[in-house]
Amino acid sequence: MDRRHVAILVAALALLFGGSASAQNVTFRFSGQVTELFASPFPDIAPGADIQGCYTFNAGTQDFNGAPEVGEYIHDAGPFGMVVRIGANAFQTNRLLGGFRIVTVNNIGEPAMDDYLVHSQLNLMTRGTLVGNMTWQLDDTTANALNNDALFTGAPVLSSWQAGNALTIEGAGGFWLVRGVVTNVVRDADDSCEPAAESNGTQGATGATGATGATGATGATGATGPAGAAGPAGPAGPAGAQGAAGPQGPMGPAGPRGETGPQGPKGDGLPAGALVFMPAGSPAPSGFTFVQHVDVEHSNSPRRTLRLDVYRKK
Ligand SMILES: [Ca+2]
Ligand SMILES: [Ca+2]
Repeated sequence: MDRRHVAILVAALALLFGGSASAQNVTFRFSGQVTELFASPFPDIAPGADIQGCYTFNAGTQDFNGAPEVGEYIHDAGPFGMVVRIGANAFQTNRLLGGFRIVTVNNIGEPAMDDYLVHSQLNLMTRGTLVGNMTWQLDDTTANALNNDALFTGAPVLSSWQAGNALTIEGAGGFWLVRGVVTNVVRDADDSCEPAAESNGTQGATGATGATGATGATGATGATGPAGAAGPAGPAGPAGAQGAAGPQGPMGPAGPRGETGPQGPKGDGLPAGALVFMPAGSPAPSGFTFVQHVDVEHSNSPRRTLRLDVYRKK
């Protein structure tokens, strides 16, 4: 039985038996150690291994045994039964089938004994292995542990059962056996012995992969990275505006001699060195150089003087 089926079982039991009867449910929780094995099919169980367990019964269950010194309290299907855990293994009552019972014996035998028996006879498989009976039996050869055949609701006082204390798990048909001793037992605060989900049958195949989840929120912006390498040169830009006029350059070399010009106007016919007289104050004639002023007497009565400027031809 896998986890899902166990969950369905628990839910079904809660619906069926969640009524007023649950108020009388009593759970004892116990621990102990494995003491011996016989042909055990569980390689991880060895003497000394820890045992953890619990069982639930109903304090209002009727005594099915008419003998006054024997009580037999048989439980129907429901939350009643036993769970024993040893390492990774869980042994437990099949709570759908019922049949879980507790037996009390008071002052029976010669010499008289008291006995207390918790018996789960219909159990689930453990790791694919059929489990027969699970029992926890206490014996008291002083016959002082019990005073009657009633189903008591206080946890058993282990020191009162000095003659026997055996928790036994048997394979179907008795082909194997795991036995231990209970060293501590208390009443569970919640009076609840939860079914074990582990170790019941072989493990199923791995389920299919679930759907991909939704995309998560965007993370925070990271730090600025280092500057990259310089890129290639871009294309040439458009021509700029014309600049201002530069300063005047130096004078160039003399040009070639020019052609002979046309014949000039007729000259004055005077040779170089010839002297000419001009009335004083006249403009200097072209091509002549001033020499001196000359005063000339040109009338006696009245006496008059004519001033002349003398020029020499160059
Ligand atoms: Ca009885
Ligand atoms: Ca007794």
